Amino acid sequence: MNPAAPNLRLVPDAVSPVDAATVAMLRALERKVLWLSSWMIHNANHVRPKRDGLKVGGHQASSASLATLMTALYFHTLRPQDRVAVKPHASPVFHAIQYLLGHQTLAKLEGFRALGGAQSYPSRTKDDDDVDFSTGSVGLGVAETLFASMVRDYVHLKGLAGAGDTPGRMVALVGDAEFDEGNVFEAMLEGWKHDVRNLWWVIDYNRQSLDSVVSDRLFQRIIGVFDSLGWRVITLKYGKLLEAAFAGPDGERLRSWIDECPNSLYAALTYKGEWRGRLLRDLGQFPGIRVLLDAHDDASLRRLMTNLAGHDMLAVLEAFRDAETSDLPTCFIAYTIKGHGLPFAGHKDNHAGLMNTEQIEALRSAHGISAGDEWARFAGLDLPVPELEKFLASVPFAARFPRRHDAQRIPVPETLAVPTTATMSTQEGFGRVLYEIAAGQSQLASRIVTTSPDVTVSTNLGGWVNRRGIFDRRDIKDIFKEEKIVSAQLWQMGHSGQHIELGIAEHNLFLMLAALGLSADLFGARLLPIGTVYDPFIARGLDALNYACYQDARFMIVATPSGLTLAPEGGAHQSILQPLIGMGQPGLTYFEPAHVDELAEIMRWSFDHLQDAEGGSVYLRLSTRPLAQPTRQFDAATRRAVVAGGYWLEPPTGPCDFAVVAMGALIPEALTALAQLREDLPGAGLLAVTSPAVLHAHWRRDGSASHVSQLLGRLAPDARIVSVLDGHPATLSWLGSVRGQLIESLGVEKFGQSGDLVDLYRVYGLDPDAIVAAAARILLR
Ligand SMILES: Cc1ncc(C[n+]2csc(CCOP(=O)(O)OP(=O)(O)O)c2C)c(N)n1
Ligand SMILES: [Mg+2]
Repeated sequence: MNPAAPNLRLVPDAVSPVDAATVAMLRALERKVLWLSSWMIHNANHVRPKRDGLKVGGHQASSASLATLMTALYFHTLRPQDRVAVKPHASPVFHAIQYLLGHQTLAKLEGFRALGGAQSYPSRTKDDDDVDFSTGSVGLGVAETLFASMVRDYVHLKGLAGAGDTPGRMVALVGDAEFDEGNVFEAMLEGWKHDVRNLWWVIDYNRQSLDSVVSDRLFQRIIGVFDSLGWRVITLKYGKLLEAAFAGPDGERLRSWIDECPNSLYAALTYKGEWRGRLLRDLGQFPGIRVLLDAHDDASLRRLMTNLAGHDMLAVLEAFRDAETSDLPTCFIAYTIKGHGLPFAGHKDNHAGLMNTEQIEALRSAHGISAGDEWARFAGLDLPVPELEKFLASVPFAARFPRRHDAQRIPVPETLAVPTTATMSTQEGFGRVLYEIAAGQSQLASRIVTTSPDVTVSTNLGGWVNRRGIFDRRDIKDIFKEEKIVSAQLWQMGHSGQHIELGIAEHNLFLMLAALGLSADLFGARLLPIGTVYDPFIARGLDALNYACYQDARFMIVATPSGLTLAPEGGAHQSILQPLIGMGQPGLTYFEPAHVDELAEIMRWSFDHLQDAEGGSVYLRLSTRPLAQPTRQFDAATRRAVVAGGYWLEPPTGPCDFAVVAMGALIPEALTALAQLREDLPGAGLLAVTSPAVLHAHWRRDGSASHVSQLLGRLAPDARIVSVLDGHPATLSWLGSVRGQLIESLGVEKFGQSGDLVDLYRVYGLDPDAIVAAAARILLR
């Protein structure tokens, strides 16, 4: 680690003791949180009328497991500038906490998991109680906090968040089984490379997942990974009661017994609550243990034997407090019991466990709550209400609500300059557009941030990076430049850089784009993130891409090269179904232009779209195939048509009964075919589609008034169409339904292989002959 790496947080040198009154208050709130989350789930299953018979499982035991840790964090440790990802099944705990803080309504709790109610899994977009990161697909929320931490540094070190910016800590509340997801480790490696700081992962180590009990040996391995990647590991194993017992006569015998107890046996004994017989049998020969057993009735023995640190408020508070003194990334391994405080605590099948009516009634009385008072904020707590109110009003985390920022909009010029040559690929055009932007001093230039998983140069970002540099928390010189070795790439690294270089893992790319794309909301600094990737490898990070869109993060993903057009690279690199991803992914608008002037207009539109309240992210599928660039007046109407999804490149004439529809790299084949077809069909036209996704969306919305309907309205009602693209033919085949015209759709449906483009287009039926043959077939139908 470079010692010059800036410390972003003023960490205190000394820590103060946690006072007893605070602990008592937090214990009371913890009970309340446990009750409210349990009741919320029970209400959703048994009280609220249900019409579909579907049970709401999967939350109760998982929530109980984290109640102590989350109470300590939200009511004591967190600050408003901190940002948190809560493990999916702890959603009820989060909503209950916000309810107690006055930031969540009763109606939403009553409607938990129902339409319009609090969401099953915390959602930034659907919940209105200030969720920072959505979760649901395990492993993603955890890793997201790591990338958010890097983005927070990016924003802070550049001074983009304005005066008074206090950088917060990124925190994840993590289920232990989330470490089965490889993406967590991919993220950790990336975090190590970038010297990530001020990141806390609080692991709910209940040693249970959905189906089974997790092996302790596995976690020893996982701790090794944390250690070797420079994390601080803080283990919260035993609570204060157990620690006191261990300090007594023969106490160490008890400690070793629990230490050696297999997870599944400990869980089973917890569930049964029968400790005495077992302890007598195994440790009864030690007088100290017999004294201990005599001093406890069954209930207090149960409390003692399940007093793991993750359920011990004081132990948790002290651990968080002590950890404040360093900015190292920190992992807390908090031993917990899944379902703690509930009748199915510890049972291996408790993941979907629900309490029956008698059980919830028993829990209600145990919590001192009268029937009818289930939702009352303070019912059953033995602290005076004014004291509780006063405490809640002083909770640091709740000092701001909502904690989201309203970042300034970055002006986008009316056109983006792009010097073209006679032939050029869209990939090269993309590089040129950015290179031009990089030369200026515009606000736009200062807010663009690029990132790429080891394909910076091969996706044409090199020019931009040469001009704008690579971001790093440390200033690192380009050794090749220092040594005067000629290289086309300048890899100057430091705070001023605007490119974040990632390792190859595409999952990380999308999680990084998600974090960059949430920066306006999370950190008050609007960024315009652009990620580049080879098109086929979108599939490699697809869940993370979906996750980024689900959170409404705003970014541009530029995927290139794409399709069969990679020709000699072969089938392993050729993308086929990606256009369908572009069509189907909510929150993402897909474009595949053919010409560089179209691309520049789409990019200009995109920079606005990324910032519009009702906007979203953009996927550009680009190609390395050099195409002849049209010399044309790119008038306002064509510009509008390009971002609306398509235009007549060769308009039909007369009462035209045939057209070719083509996209992207296949425009030249379509033009050649059209020239042949016009010998017999002089009025035939060529429709260039720049975005099947935009055309389709507007058609679904506006029907016959939509752009595509107007475009196809230039053809005769019974006209025939042949469509062609370098991707799955279903991308365009729906066009036949717009006006009920017959269509034959050409595209790629089989894996590719190495070859010259001409040969491949012939073999896969995309060449001019194939288009003409398809036209002949459909005209005869
Ligand atoms: C990617 C993904 N795969 C599967 C699931 C289904 N699932 C939800 S929770 C869970 C087990 C989680 O165990 P853990 O993280 O230990 O949390 P706990 O239930 O113990 O609180 C599984 C498999 C999911 N949500 N996401
Ligand atoms: Mg677990």
